[in-house]
Amino acid sequence: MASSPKSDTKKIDAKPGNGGELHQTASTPDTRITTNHGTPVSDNQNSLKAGTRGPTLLEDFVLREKIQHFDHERIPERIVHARGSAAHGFFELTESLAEFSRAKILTEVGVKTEVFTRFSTVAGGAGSVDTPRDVRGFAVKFYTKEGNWDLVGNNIPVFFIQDAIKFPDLIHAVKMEADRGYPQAASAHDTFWDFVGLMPESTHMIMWAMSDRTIPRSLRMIEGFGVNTFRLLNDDDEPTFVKFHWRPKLGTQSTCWDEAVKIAGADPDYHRRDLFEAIEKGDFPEWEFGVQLLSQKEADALPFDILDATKVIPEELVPIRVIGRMVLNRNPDNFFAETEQSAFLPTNMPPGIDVSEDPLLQGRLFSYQDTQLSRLGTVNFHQLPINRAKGCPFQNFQRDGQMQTQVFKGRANYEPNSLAQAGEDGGPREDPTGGFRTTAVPVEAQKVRLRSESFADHYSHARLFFRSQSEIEQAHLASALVFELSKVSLEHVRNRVMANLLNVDETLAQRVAEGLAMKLPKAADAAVEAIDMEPSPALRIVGKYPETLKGRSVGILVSDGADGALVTAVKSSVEGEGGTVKIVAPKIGGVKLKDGKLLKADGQLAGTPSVIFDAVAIILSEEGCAMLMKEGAAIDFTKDAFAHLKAIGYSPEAKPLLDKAGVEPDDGIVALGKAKDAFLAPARTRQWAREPSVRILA
Ligand code: HDE
Repeated sequence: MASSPKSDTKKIDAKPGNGGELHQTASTPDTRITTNHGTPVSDNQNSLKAGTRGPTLLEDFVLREKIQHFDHERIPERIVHARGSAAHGFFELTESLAEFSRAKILTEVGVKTEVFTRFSTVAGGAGSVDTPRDVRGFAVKFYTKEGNWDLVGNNIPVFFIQDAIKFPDLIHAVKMEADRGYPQAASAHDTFWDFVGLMPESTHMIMWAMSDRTIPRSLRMIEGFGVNTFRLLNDDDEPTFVKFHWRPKLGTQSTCWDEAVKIAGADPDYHRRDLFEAIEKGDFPEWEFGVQLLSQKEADALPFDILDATKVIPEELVPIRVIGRMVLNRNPDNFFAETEQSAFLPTNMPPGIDVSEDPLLQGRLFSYQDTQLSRLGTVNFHQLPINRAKGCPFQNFQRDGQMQTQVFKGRANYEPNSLAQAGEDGGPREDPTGGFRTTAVPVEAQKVRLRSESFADHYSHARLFFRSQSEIEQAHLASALVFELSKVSLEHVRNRVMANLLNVDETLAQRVAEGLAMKLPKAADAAVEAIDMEPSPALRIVGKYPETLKGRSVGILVSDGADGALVTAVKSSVEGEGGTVKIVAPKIGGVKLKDGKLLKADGQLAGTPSVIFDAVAIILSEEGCAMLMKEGAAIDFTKDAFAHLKAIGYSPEAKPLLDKAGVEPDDGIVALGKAKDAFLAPARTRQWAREPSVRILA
């Protein structure tokens, strides 16, 4: 299906599935959309392509004007992905893909290539918090010997829309509302869900966005995906489709929603700080790099179109081949010069890697270069140290422009030239064998503004995702929908989303409707009826991450008179397993321990709540406990640790505080001083079994 050219002449009417379902009144000359220069727009859903599945045409001035205008909306922060944190590191190939690609970065095993990786949230501004429910950007710049390769991905393998022409609409809908300027960095509001309800193609992505993946525990614990389908080209220019994957060594881990909300207040820089501190202390985050490879024939045999970025290729169908690793081992020296000024371009690819005709990717090929011009203000942004090709020289006849830092020599600034024959330097020349070549994809079609029929199924993959989740993850997803839709004030908007959910899974729709105390509407008309695909357990996160203290953090709450030996025992055993320990005390100067020694605090209780830790130990004296039972911050510290499914170790004297905070015994509540592992084992993970006793989930 992926390649077979569809009949371009067949008109696909505006019907569900064509991205053209208009739940709006028809426009008149007074109300119709026009370009900035007044040309009426006939189709605001589809970009102009060579055939329904062909590449997007440069001729599409409607698309270009719309995206170009959008790209320049913010000065100087990024219009999307403004809030970001980054680090330097290296990529090392462990298995050659020489059979499929001629790119050196994919064929030279053992070679370490410098990388710069920027993680981001999407919707919030540069100064927004780190833990909203949001997709995370995962952009990697490889400084390869054959030019920079920018793999500009997300932590979710699919996207909201199928065609780049809808991107400005999507982002306008999710960002703060146009008149009131809020909410910041949140999808839980009318305009976002209005757009989503009107765009059934976003349903699959909504499942991911409402899953725990959008409230990650740490940037060190997110997966990364190239999202769009790309191609590899080997020495003989034979193409193979490819999907790119990053898998964190620490596993994919999330927070609880209530916890994420509280972290936003306790530490707005939670993820940025976590990444910086981990690298600072030599605890370098690492990811496996994997590919899913498909021949044209294999792509054609799939029951969906691999050019459609709202679809996922289950690992069970096409396994992920791990071919390399990335380690981030150096923090930026200067946030502005590096993290802020880094400019990622999906068009940055070495020879041997190529794009596909995915209409989302096609629009991206234009957008990123364009947005940098507005953000960084000059065509010479590639000369900034962070963006410069480092693995190889860059040289051409592009000249001058604002902020030109190179001093070019010689007379020739054009090609061809024959100055070399006169003994002068004629400058660089094209390289037909080693240079970048494009896959020879046959394109012979009518120019059309249509969506391919093979993109029309909007629900099967959403169903696949939901049904592949563990019970607990399904409950979180349903509860997230209840939360978000509870923030929607327009009833017709809520109803439309519910009508789409009914096509995904009736039980899900039922649970959400119950959570909202609303009646279920009729299911939305589906362009194509959803099919039941084989569930893909690989899409879960609970139960998959390694249970370890490595990369995790334990907070020890202490009071005057606490047992220092116990504090030392917990600290050294956690640190012995690679975890981090922070001492929390009522006063930042620290506490006087039972033996009279002073123990300094890393954080003061009111400013260091338990939400920023993965597990806590509460080691108090009797008097200390009596005092802290009158301190709201100590009660919240304990209560939240329990509600957020964390292990709590306690000294016997601290028990009254636990009782006051409503802590009930379970495997994660451990009296310290017994077997060492009694606390360490539950501290290595979250106590999922506790959840039903602390929260009513949808
Ligand atoms: Fe982006 N995107 N995007 N995007 N995107 C930008 O470029 C755009 C899309 C992604 O850390 C912008 O340099 C369009 C998918 C990341 O600096 C802008 C479309 C994916 C980053 C832009 C998409 C992404 C961006 C804003 C629909 C996952 C941050 C600043 C066709 C594969 C990179 C900038 C960084 C940034 C456009 C969709 C990932 C406006 C038009 C799909 C990680 O050019």
